Amino acid sequence: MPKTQDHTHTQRISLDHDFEVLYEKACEAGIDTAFSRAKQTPVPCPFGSAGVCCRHCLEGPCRIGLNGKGPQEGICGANGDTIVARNLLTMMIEGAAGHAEHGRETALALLEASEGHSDYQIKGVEKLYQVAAGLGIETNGKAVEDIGKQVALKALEDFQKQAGAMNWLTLHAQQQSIDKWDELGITPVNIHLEISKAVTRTSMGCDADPINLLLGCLTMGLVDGFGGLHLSSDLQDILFGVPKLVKSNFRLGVIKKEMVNIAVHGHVPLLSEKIVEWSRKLSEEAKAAGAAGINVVGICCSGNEMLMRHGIPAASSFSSQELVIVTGMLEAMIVDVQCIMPGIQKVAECYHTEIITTLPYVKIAGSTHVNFHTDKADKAAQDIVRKAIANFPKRDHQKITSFTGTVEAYAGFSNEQIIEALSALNKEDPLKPLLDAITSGAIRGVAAIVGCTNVREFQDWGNVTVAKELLKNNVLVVATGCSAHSLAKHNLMNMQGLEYCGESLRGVLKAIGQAAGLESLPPTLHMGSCVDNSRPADLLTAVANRLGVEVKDLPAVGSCPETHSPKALVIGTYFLANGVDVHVGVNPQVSGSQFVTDVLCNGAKDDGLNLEKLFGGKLIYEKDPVKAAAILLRRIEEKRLALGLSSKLESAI
Ligand code: NFS
Ligand code: SF4
Repeated sequence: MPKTQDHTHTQRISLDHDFEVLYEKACEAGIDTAFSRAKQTPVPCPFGSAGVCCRHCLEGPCRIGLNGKGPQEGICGANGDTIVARNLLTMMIEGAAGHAEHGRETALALLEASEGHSDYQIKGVEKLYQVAAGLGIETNGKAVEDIGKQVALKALEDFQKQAGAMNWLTLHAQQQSIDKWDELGITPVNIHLEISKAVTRTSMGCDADPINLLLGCLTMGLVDGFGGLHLSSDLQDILFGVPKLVKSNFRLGVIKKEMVNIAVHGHVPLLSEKIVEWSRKLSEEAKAAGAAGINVVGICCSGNEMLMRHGIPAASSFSSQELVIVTGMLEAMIVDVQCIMPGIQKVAECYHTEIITTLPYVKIAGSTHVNFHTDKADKAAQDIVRKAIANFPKRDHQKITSFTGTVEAYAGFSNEQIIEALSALNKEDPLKPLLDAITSGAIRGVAAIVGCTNVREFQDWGNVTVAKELLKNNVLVVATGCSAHSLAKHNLMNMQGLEYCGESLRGVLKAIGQAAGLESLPPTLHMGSCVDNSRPADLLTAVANRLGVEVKDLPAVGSCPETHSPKALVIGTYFLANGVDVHVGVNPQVSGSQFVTDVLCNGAKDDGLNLEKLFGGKLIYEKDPVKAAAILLRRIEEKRLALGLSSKLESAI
């Protein structure tokens, strides 16, 4: 492939050169990957891109003519606004359902662990007490397992109660927000009920009011935020422990030629936890097979989970997952659920790599399936690790491409870890140093860079560029998901990256870091997987409560520069429901309706009803990461001004 340095990067696929090497290798060997498939279909369907294609019944598919030309209604009479809003809600449902399943599986795992018929035990006892107290569960004189069971039952109640608000919503949301959601009638009652209701309302002949459908999107955002993100993070912290500061490595050099390499890929960390455990226990067997040991590497969010709690190095984010196999050194890729490209199997067939699926509802034709359940987790993990060991001698040494470069990164920034670091500066009032930095303007605001990498985007470019622009302007940046991979790979999670920070931000990071025994805090803080977007949300809530304001008032923004997943859209909607501005760098597929676009993206001063008027934040769609950062910086200064904090906009008034 010819290389160009042009801004649009039309010929290149990644800011990470190692993946470009592997992409060329794959192309030369005639191995298709998502990157080559994307180039074979260069232009996405214009109707789908605008959100005007409806497939909700067999009278269709119908599509609305673009730019007012052609039919403006489907056969049933649904207009473009309804179709676009309905399609958006459909994406929200898909995203929320994935996170809800993640939460439900974790809740069941906690229940089984508490009842003693599983291979897991409760490791995060302190977190258990904290969550139990928040839920109003009496803990005095009770055994840990008893409390664990009560918490698990409260979580499962969020999938079945028929009245009131979800337990996890009342546990985490600010009262002012709950009042607003109640008033608008969007407060979710239970996760399954809301998902099922939303599927019903999107079906043919049901909800045909675009405003009502968009409010339905907000409900899905709340289902996702509380029933998916918060519930999963809380229960995972209870089962596996709260993440603490760890140092690890990113980039393809983490795959070791002399080791049995196992990649864990997907989202729910139940199995990956056991793979990590058994890889350590079975290292002698790997040595007997001629390897130096067993090396587990992470892909996507299972990778993030293992990084946060065990310091497992990360090999790849979403878009380059197939290329990891092209190193020729991966003995097995273990997948659970979500963001797993079916394409991995065909690539694996060109090498000795074994793809192992583990859930009964996520299989890939041609791959190995090892059924996983919490009561047989140890057995499943042992089987899987032994399969990987058995594959080691099958490597084709002609096909190996190894890399030596790795990039060091700090991770493990749970709120508990952040508070612990801050308490080295102020033991009585740990949040105060952070609040002081925000109110004084040393930190202008907080940004969460979240979401994916997307095969149609130049990998890492958007994530890294938005981050650098914000850092330069003294915004505290936290990251989750595949965005965190992008930032880590480009030195934004180690001390080298401090050079990208504005002076006052750097001063704050150093002061906190040094008090906590480090050279500095890293320029951006890795807060975990996508469900761990609950963590930045909790951080904002804590800051807002302490300042006596609402989350919507804070100089805080979210940015999703390279997203591909409906899950990222629904996470963004959760933040929008809390009044936080959310940037997406990828077309959210709503341009076919001016009405829907206006509701989502217009400002509070504009005519008509819109999100900013109702909640305090809006959706910002901007492809150019430099421009996007400028918009976010302005929004931060606007919110500072409204809060009465020093603002760069003051002079303009
Ligand atoms: Ni989030 Fe994580 Fe990555 Fe995007 Fe997929 S792995 S849950 S959806 S692609 S960040
Ligand atoms: Fe067409 Fe209406 Fe059916 Fe959609 S629901 S496919 S617009 S007839």
